[in-house]
Amino acid sequence: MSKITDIRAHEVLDSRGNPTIEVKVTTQSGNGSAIVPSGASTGVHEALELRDGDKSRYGGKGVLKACANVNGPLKELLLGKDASDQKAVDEAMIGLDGTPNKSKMGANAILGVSIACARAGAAERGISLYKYLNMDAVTLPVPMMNILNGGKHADSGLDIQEFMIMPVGAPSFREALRTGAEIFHTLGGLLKDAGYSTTVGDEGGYAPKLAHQDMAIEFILKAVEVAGYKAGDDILIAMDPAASEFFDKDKGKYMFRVKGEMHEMSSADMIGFWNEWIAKYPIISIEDGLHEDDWAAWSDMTAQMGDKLQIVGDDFLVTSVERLKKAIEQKAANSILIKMNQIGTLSETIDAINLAHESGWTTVVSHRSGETEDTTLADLAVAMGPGQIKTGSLSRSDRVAKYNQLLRIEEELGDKAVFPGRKIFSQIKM
Ligand code: 2PG
Ligand code: MG
Repeated sequence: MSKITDIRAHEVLDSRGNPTIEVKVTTQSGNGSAIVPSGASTGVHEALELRDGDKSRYGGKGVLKACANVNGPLKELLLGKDASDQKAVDEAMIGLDGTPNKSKMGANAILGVSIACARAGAAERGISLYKYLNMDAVTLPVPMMNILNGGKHADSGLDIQEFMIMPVGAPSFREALRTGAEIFHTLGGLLKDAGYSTTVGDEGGYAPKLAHQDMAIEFILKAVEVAGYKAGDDILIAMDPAASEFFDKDKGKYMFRVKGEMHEMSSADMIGFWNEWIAKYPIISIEDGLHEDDWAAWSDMTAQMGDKLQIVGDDFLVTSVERLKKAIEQKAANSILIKMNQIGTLSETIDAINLAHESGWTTVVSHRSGETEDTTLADLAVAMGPGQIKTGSLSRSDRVAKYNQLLRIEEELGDKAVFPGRKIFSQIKM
């Protein structure tokens, strides 16, 4: 038992240069800090990220109100409490906030305190965070590496937000990372040779202005081959179209470009398109292939493709146990993306992961497009395994920081470390 003696929050910047909140929790025997990330293609059902709205500072994006909530009511609530009783800490904050989406205190304020408490608990025991969360954890996550960026994360003009590679054939996390980095650099060379820009988007992947979306996959498949790997074998493709972003609510249609031409597509057309793509390319995972409230279509897509494909709910499920339960009942996906700041506490995040695993679903622990040097995500991915991690491309410190932490964890685990590779998809026919 280590009593909380102080809690302090202040503004720092994220990878897009926007303010975010950093929280430090001090206990009688140590301390822990956390920085909260921030999304761009956020789901409407996410917990509320409290921003000041005062246009005279950071265009309204300041988080001084969230900091004041930590330094005032949340600190008052938790002083003297045990930082390592995660459930009690999180439940107390949820109770004080009292709203369904944490809009009074702000999910950013609450999450900062929640993670900083866990870090303080780990520091007190002198162990790594992943071990503190699960003493038996030995499994490294399989990474989804976003090497080509579109949608809201880049000016590439591609409707699909993320084109990712998964090095499932690698024998260890370290080798998976090497594979990914080699393909990333090869892709850069191919794009350059073909006259495209090699500047990168928000998640460190290239953002070339390609004439159509098939070209994105074709460039990636070429890079896999030139780098000396085999697509479908060493490497599988994962995608996050983030379809809520191109769904036009007034028209009730998806505004989506096929071969460079804009089409107004129904949910059935969209499912048809994904069916064609999975037949054509070695795609193993599609996240948010449909918009966040298209429940019936999610069930149709899962019925048609769920045995061949990981169907991941992100904006659709927002790390919410409530939405996840409904999706399990309705067989509306077979995998959930896990983002701590969509729900706002570590305990609720862990509940969502456990429920998914108990139901035979896979989980993908994920960063946000606005990130920082905080590496909690990497520890969470190992603690809650077997799983997958989505933490961007092989460039930019905000992305690579998580990969580097996974390398450290793998080294600390030594011979005990397990890298599941394609076993992660044992439920899926390939
Ligand atoms: C997503 C995320 C992370 P954002 O849609 O999965 O890649 O993007 O943080 O902008 O919501
Ligand atoms: Mg997503």
